[in-house]
Amino acid sequence: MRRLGKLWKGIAAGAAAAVLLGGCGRPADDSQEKDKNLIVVGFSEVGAESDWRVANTESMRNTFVEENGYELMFNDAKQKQESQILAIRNYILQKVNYIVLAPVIEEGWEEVLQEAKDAEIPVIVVDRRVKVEDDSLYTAWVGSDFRKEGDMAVEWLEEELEKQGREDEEINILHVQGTAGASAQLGRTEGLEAGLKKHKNWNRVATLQGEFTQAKTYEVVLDFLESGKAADVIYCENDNSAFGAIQALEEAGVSYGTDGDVMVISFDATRAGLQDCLEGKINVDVECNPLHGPRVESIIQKLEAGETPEKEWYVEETYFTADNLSEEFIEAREY
Ligand code: GYE
Repeated sequence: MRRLGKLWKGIAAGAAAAVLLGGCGRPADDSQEKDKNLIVVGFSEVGAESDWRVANTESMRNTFVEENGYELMFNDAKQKQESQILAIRNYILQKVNYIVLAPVIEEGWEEVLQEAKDAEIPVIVVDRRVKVEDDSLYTAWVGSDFRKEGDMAVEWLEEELEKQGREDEEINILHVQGTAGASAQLGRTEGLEAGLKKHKNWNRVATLQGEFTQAKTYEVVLDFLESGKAADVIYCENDNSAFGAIQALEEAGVSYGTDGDVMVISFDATRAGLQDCLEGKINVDVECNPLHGPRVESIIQKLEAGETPEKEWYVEETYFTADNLSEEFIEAREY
């Protein structure tokens, strides 16, 4: 495996050239070599579609720095799986020490992960998951339990409707899905669908594709509202989607949030999401923690020490409403 930092590679090349020229290459200075013994990590990131994603990228960039002994190669796939596959192939060619993959969707990874395995490069999957028959194609995964997040949102809605004495009323739910086929979409959708199955008086009035972005959600929700349709609840699968829904509700003149007609459910609990929650614009925000840099690093450190990391690592999460939030809490939050 390659263990040469940029500077050291330069020195090595210089020494080789000196030998070729018949000169006398300076013998390697051990301490210098050790200093520059960087672990090379190739990270393929989904994109920059949301506040969550930006925080995730930052966490990775801040962790895999030279002071910590790393060289980070970074690729933003702009939500395209083909770009991720290209990036991984490039990392394999470059003989990085570790590949870290935040996969945009779950399916379609077998071939390229097999290539990484053949090249003996460990792959650590982060955030969303990959669906492969042979789980030896990746070394470890760390991320959230998206189904559990969906269940938390549903539990909150059950309790809220009971509090309002509406548990037997017909409840119309507008479902705004995230990127189709992404674990965060699949799990959160499953949670809602289990709730719909359990409560015969809950109806899904429509499923719209919000793609986890504010712009797309704004567009599809505004269309929905302008066609004269209504809902009691909007189930948005991330904060940026909730921001788009709120923008559309505002524009259509529909009241929402804790004091309005439409309850807004969201996921991520980023600072901007929690601020909306504190202000009563979002009724509930289920937490999804993006600070995976240190977690991925601890997996790499285990591997470096010859240990076997846990195959799957779920991050503990909770949910927030205006009742358990404060300005100080939101300000102190890292993302
Ligand atoms: O909820 C969303 C982002 O995969 C958990 O992706 C992540 C999701 C997150 O775009 O904001």
